[in-house]
Amino acid sequence: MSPISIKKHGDVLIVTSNNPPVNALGHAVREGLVAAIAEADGDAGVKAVVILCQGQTFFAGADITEFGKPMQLPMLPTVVDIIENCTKPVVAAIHGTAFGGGLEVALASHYRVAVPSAKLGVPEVKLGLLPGAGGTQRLPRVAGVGKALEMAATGNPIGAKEACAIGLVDRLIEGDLEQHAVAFADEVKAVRPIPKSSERDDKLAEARANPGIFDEFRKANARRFKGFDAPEANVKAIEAAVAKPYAEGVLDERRLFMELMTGSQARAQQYFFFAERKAAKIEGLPEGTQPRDIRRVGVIGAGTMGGGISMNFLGAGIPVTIVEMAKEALDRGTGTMRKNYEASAAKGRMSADQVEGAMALLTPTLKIEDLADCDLIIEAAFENMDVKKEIFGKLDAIAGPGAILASNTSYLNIDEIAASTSRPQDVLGLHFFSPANVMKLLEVVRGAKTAPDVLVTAMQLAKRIKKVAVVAGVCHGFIGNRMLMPRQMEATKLLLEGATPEQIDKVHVEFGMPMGPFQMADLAGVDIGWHRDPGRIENIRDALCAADRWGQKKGAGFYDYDDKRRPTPSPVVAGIIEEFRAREGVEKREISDQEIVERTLYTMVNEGARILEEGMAQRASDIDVVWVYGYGWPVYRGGPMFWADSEGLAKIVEGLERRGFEVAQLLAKKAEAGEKFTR
Ligand code: T1G
Repeated sequence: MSPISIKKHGDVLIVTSNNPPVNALGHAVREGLVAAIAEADGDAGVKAVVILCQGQTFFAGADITEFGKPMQLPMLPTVVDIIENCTKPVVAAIHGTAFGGGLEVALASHYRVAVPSAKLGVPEVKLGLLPGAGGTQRLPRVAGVGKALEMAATGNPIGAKEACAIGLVDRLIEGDLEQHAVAFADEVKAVRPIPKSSERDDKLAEARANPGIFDEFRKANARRFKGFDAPEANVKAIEAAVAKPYAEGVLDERRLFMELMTGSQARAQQYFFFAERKAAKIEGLPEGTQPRDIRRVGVIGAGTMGGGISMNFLGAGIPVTIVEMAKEALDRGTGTMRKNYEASAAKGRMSADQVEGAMALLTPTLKIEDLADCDLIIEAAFENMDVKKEIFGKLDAIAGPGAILASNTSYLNIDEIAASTSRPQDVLGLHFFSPANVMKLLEVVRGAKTAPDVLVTAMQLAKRIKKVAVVAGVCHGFIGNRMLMPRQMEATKLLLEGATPEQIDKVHVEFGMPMGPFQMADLAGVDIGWHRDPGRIENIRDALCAADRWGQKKGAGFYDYDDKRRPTPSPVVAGIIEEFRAREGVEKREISDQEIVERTLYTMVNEGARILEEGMAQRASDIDVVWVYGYGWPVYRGGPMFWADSEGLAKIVEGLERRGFEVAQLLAKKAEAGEKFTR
């Protein structure tokens, strides 16, 4: 059965795609579209064509599962040209997400109508690619060069209303899409000549009048596109659309597309697309496990984390009761939340009404008993086991039956916390990352007794608050922080042996990380986890803390900071390290960048392998999702485990052994067998 069906409504041929879940433009769909256009061309009784899709969305793009496999004809560029050259006007009727190849099908159609909730975009750059079926040539001709640059190089979609305002959509449809699209087709069926996007030139004038538009765009986005290959290729392809006739520009597009498609970044980013979706799936749960209802959330602690966590739920329209011990702390916490919202409003990301709407859903209180009507309670208090146990003991007495009790601890033992209640099956970890209202990652820590429906509830809730959730087992530091520890430890040892903070950070930044271990320590706070005794100096960090160098917040840490928080290498820190070297009797030596990679990144991979061995992560790709969304690992390297596969597991084992590290069994075994973690 072809996923494409056709039917006639008067003299309009309705071409419908039904290829769940997202009408991806796989081989059968492409074949079906070509056959449908041939039918329209061949039937004199047909005066116009409407293309629409059943299910959640219009075509959401090429079928990504076909990438890397031998391509089957017809290819999408051929299909869109056939649509554009149809002798009858073709109307694309859009709902859901007209993305990538889907928008290219719509651009090759002669008219586009859409429901107001629809989104239109070319997210190929997020897969390390560019729109390879004429999109880089037709989009600027229809939407204008500035908008095309923004949409293609960032991959962010626009709404149908904006698309209508800029002429990308010809009409917004309220009510039945098929019916109104057919009516629209009826209106335009006699219009000649038939408007072809590839022949339009009017919207290119703006760029021809201002050739600097491309370099201005590059300059404005340099930081954002750093390290990525695809954004520049998108810009180049659109430049070709302005400089050359369509037939030539489309050849540039094809060449640039193939260069990207055969590159390592595209492979990593396409791997990551599926890794992110797999992370949402929990293996081994009873079929049909239903989530619990979450109508109100309680948060204990109105500090940085408590406030950020609350904002996620308020932003999703879920009322929050937030508890603090002291009024001053409560007022400070809720005040900070309002300030953060007002800052978003000032940047145009929220309206004043939305700010008031969110704050209206917040109930501050000094009484923990006020959490009795909450379906989920998240504890974000001081990182101390006794404090946690005391709080969970109280919650056990207060919370209603079936309420879920969660801790935002970033490394403490969830099973031990759960054991301080009579309902360990209702307890789990929900580890948010700071700033909690911004960072996308949520580690869902599955306790030994956590019930299946509690897990399912957490995963579903994560989607509601726009987080990417990854299931982690109970171990010290769960997935992310557990792999961070060997990296930080080796980085500190390397300082002693002769490297400098700036050398080590440079290696990580050049690798694609947003910052290196020491810039990160200074941002998070060098004093996190410090024993607070200035008299006890056992390592470089103790010495910095004793010297009041707690990081950016103190204007000094591993670096000195100016009033704009710009870091400069610190002679004081160099002196402290020198002192320590003498005290520890360590001989200073030359440290190569390769040694830094081996000791700070190979050790992370090694710890990742242990996490998999112990079942503390369901799959290697989950580890990659944690590191990309929680620690800024460059997505164009896929994540630590995908990168390890690209680097070669045998090479990593050899490097670890040569540096004297004990290699995780799973890593050694896979290297031996020539296997990989992620593919
Ligand atoms: N191909 C194959 N499978 C896809 C797919 C695609 N394009 N898009 C989604 N899926 C699968 C996904 O893996 C998941 O499977 C299920 O559909 C539901 O997805 C020449 C080359 C459309 C906004 O980049 O952004 O066109 O996990 O969980 O949250 O120029 O999916 O259930 O087994 O994400 O409702 C360009 C990618 C392709 C869009 C829906 N298009 N998709 O989000 O569901 S490149 C894209 C999305 C291209 C041409 C080029 C989202 C969505 P499973 P989901 P959702």
